Order: sequence, then C-alpha cells, then structure tokens
Amino acid sequence: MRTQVGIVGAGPAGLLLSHLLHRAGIDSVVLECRSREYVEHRIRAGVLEQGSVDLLRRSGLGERLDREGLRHEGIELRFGGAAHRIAMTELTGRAITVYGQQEVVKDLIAARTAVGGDLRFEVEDVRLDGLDSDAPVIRYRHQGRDEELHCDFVAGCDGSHGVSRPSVPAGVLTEYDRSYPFAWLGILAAAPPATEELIYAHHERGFALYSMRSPEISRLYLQVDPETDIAQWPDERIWAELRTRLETVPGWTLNTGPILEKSVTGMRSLVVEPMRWRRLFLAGDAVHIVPPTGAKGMNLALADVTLLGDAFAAWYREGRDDLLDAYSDTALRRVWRAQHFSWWMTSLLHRLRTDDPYEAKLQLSTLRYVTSSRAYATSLAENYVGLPEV
Ligand code: RFL
Ligand code: PHB
Repeated sequence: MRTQVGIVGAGPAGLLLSHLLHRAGIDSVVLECRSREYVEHRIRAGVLEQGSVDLLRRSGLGERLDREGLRHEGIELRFGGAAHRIAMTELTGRAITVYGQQEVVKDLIAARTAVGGDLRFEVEDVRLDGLDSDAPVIRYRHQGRDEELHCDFVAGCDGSHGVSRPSVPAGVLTEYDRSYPFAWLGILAAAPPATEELIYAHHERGFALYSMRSPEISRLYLQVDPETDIAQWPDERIWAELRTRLETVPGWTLNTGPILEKSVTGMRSLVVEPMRWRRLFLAGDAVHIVPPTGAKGMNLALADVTLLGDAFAAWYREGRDDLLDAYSDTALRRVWRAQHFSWWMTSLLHRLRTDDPYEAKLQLSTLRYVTSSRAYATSLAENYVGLPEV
C-alpha cells in the first residue's frame, strides 16, 4: 500500500494534518493505536487560542465550534481573598474559545471520513523504516495482518509516548526538559459552572483551576502530589479541597454535582530539537510538552501541523523544499514562547515548596503586579490568547 504522507497518531496534530493535506490535494493515511471511540472520548484540553479558532474556521471546521464553543474575553486570577480580572480582549483585541479537545477530534474525524479519508484505528506494533531514504516504510499490524505503508514522508504525530521520536538514531536529537514536583487532579462534573470565565486560583494549599465545557458541565483541577493515588480522593474530599482553595472570595460558592470522570496528570516541560530527521517530521506532543497551566499544548500541536501542511504543499505543488527545511526552526520559535509562558504561569500559581516562604512572597508580589500594571497584564493576555507572530 502506498500514500504520499504516512501519519502516525490520530490526535489533534495527526488529524488536522491529514485534513489540511487533503485540502491541498495530497494523500495521507493516519495510523492510530487506539480505537475511534477512545480518541473521541479522551478528555484533555479545553482552550483554543484565537489563532486556532481562525485556522479551524478557515479550513472548514468552524460549524459546530461556532455553535457550541464558549467565547471568553477574560480570565480571573484569584489570590489573597480577592478576584482579579485580566481583560484579554480589551488588552489584545483577541479572545479564547472553550471547546473540548475531544470535540475538535470528533469534528476532524467526521471531516476526514466524510470524504473517504483513510484513518486506521487499533493498529499495533508500528515501526518506521527507511527514514533516511526517499522511500520510508511504516510497518504495522492491523486486524491480525502484517501491513506495509510506503510513503514519501512520515509525520510523527503520536504524542508523548509514541514510536516516532524514538525511531531517530541516538545522538541526533537534543532534549531540553524540566519536571515539576506536583501533578493535577482533574475532574469533569455535571454541575453548571459557577463562573463565566476561567478562574486560576493561587492558594497556600496549592493551585486550583475552574474551567468548563458547557453551561451544564464544569471542569476543575487541583494541584496534588505527583505520587497521588486517585483512590485516596473520594468525591467528597475533592469537593472539600476545591471549596477551600476556590471559595476565598466573599459570597462566591462552588456548584457541585456528580463527578463524571477523574484522573491525575503529571506535569512536565520538554522540547526536542530539531523537529525533523531526514524524511521524518515530528509535530505536537511527540516533540514538545508543556504543563497545562498556560493552555498551550493543543494549540501548539495545531500550529505545528499548519506549518507542516504548507511545507508539504510547497514540495508537492512546486517542488520547493525551503519550507520543509525551515519547518523545525520556524515551529520552534512558537514552541519556545509557549514553553516560557507555560513555565511562567506554572511557577506563578502553584505551591512550589513547602519550606520556602520567600518564593510564596515573590509569587504574591508578581500576582499583584500583573493584576495592577496594564503593561504586565497585556503581556500575560497576549501570550494567553496566542501571539500571531513570534
Ligand atoms: P495526542 O493528542 O497525544 O495524540 C497522539 C495520538 O497518537 C497515538 N499514538 C499512536 N498511534 C499509533 N502508534 C503508536 N505507537 C502510537 N503512540 C501513540 C495516541 O493514541 C494519540 O491518539 O498528541 P497531539 O495530537 O500532539 O495533541 C497534543 C494535545 O493532546 C496536548 O498537547 C493537550 O491535550 C495538552 N493540554 C492542553 N492543551 C491546550 O492547548 N489547552 C489546554 O487547555 C490543555 N489542557 C492538556 C490540558 C493536557 C492535559 N493532560 C491530560 C495531559 C489539560 C490536561 C489535563
Ligand atoms: C481545561 O478546560 O481543561 C483547561 C483550561 C485551562 C487550562 C488547562 C486546562 O490552563
């Protein structure tokens, strides 16, 4: 079997790339190890930058997004017993849209299948060969049979635990990383959001975040120890801790309801350079990871494959390889801006160490500054809504 671009991974990166290539008249096949049902229901990110929304609309994926997405023009920083609004749209002219990652994934799968796109779910044992030749091959098992996919290029969009990045020979790639001594416990609850805008709360017991998915569904997160055993967090304990960290503003109360899903996610920062080796192009979480505090991961994945889609189009249509050659350097500029912003938001809002009151004082000083200086607030806002050029 042959295609032009073989894509590993049906997350936001792999699916959008396949969609953009189709629109440019380029063939691709997407290989995904999970089932369609699984990837359509995996609960993760929720915030789309203005640029991501514009991109999805431009590529014909805006219909349900415009209907169901929640446009937000500000966020709240809550600390020291008070609420402080960052007026993103007033400061930058741009906004964010709250729309679940799994909804983006569903829309992309629907768009690909509507035009007969080749998406193969539940493939096993994916191996990449011939990446340093003009004729790479992806070998895998599907429905009990050994298969080969011959292609011109491979796009490694298989997330942080994929096979693409480890297929590059040792010594070629450089890793830059940072780990954090905390994790997030996230819940999805059948409770109407008690807030119109997202609340990022700094509290002496640790960070909390109030987000949402719809007028009926809230999404909340608590900073917890990375070793946390979810069994130690029955629903009542989660609500009690959320109350302690969020009900710090007089008269404000949380809405509670049945918890539909809960999970613990570790936090990490990672960039791997360059984002290409020969005929393998890496995109999204397969090549960089950010802690979720800046809401950047999915947006970066979408931005990477937008560049990649244009670069493949220039190669196939005009025989140009300049955009493919520039892909890694161009993408890394946005990646590093998002790395800094995500690290900064994370460091500002979490309880860093139990025994260092100095750091807590610096955080509060920075929080007061960012919520009182228009210049500093604008910096936060323009990073949060997404910088058009970086
Ligand atoms: P994905 O979504 O992980 O997709 C990779 C796909 O590859 C498949 N795969 C393989 N397929 C075939 N063979 C193999 N060997 C394979 N190995 C893996 C996987 O099954 C999967 O389907 O990567 P992609 O496309 O790069 O997208 C990245 C985003 O998913 C990620 O950055 C975001 O979810 C991060 N993130 C957030 N990003 C935002 O922009 N805004 C947010 O508000 C936000 N909040 C979050 C987040 C991530 C979180 N968690 C759970 C890590 C909140 C949380 C809690
Ligand atoms: C979410 O809604 O899941 C969400 C929102 C903002 C973040 C991270 C996650 O920074």
